[in-house]
Amino acid sequence: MNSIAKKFIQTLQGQAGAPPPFWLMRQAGRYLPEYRALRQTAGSFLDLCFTPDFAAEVTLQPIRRFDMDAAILFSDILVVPYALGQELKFVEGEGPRLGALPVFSDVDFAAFDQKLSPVYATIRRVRAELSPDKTLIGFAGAPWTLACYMIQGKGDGEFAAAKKFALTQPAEFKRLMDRVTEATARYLIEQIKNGVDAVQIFDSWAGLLPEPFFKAWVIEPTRKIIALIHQNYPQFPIIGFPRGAGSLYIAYAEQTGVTGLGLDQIVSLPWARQNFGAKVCLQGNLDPVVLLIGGSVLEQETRRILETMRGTPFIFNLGHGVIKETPPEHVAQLAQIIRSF
Ligand code: 1CP
Repeated sequence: MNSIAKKFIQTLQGQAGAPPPFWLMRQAGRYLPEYRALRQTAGSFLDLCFTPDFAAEVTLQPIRRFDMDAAILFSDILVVPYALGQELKFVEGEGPRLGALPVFSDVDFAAFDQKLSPVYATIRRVRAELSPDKTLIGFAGAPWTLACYMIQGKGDGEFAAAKKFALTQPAEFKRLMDRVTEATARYLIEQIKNGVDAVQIFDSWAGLLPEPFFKAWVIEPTRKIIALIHQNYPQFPIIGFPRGAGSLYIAYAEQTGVTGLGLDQIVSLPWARQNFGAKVCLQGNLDPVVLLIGGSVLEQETRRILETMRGTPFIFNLGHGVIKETPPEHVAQLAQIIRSF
């Protein structure tokens, strides 16, 4: 990390300011024509992720257009299962497909690091090109969300088979979760070594779990990962995003050790501000559909969020990723509304 003050990091560490810093989940991606063009050149989605020149370029594309306060590393959460030895491909128009669950003994970290080395090269390249006042966010999937894909082999939004595996084969499930937890901590620490300024842990399917399982499979592994990172890098800023956690956002904020908390669009901001806004920096939570619509709805909703969070440390974001049909002009409109606040 360098010494030039980054508004984004200061906010995460508890300093309120206006206007708030902003970035968007999935800010690099298919809604941008320059992304679609580069994706064509790169070939497969995994080739794009694992070619540092391309991945660095895609990471920087939204910053050039919209001047966000933070860039997020371009990669995917599923590169971790891949580096653990599970087959992975992205089928055009359908999404990710993983092979059979590998039988883990201990993690072969030499092979793991080797497979992920292009990601670390991408980070070094982006950090060299990105202006020092901008934050580079690294990321990983949380163990529960990764386990969902690893067990089922693809996404279906429900993950009943993953839940069934967890509840009927508890010893195997624990072994899987322990390996993924260890690997994820290792992966994030390597990202930090290579130059990211903050990391976000995506638990996209946290909201599928009843309370006892949420505590065991969302809070506990996340707490372990954060403790391991903080052993090496005390106070390093970490944003957690347990999408759909509802009232369990409170326990997550109190027990995991996160610096910042990503809120999905269903969460009430006054409620979040009152219940855990003093403990962690809040981030969120414009409905991605509102960004897709644009116009006066976008203006009203953005202002509502900015007004509600005035005077408290806050990072403006969406409640989930940019929808691929979103016109880039709507992102420009959003950036303008935030900056003029
Ligand atoms: O064809 C294409 O171009 C691939 C589309 C795509 C993109 C642009 C995928 C496949 N992944 C990504 C990039 C990506 N994925 C980023 C890059 C940085 C950015 O935000 O700009 C990040 C952070 C992710 C994280 C990710 N991948 C999550 C967590 C966040 C979320 O959206 O909930 C999840 C669940 C995935 C899995 C995944 N990868 C890709 C798809 C289509 C999916 C979802 C699969 C499903 O459940 O249906």
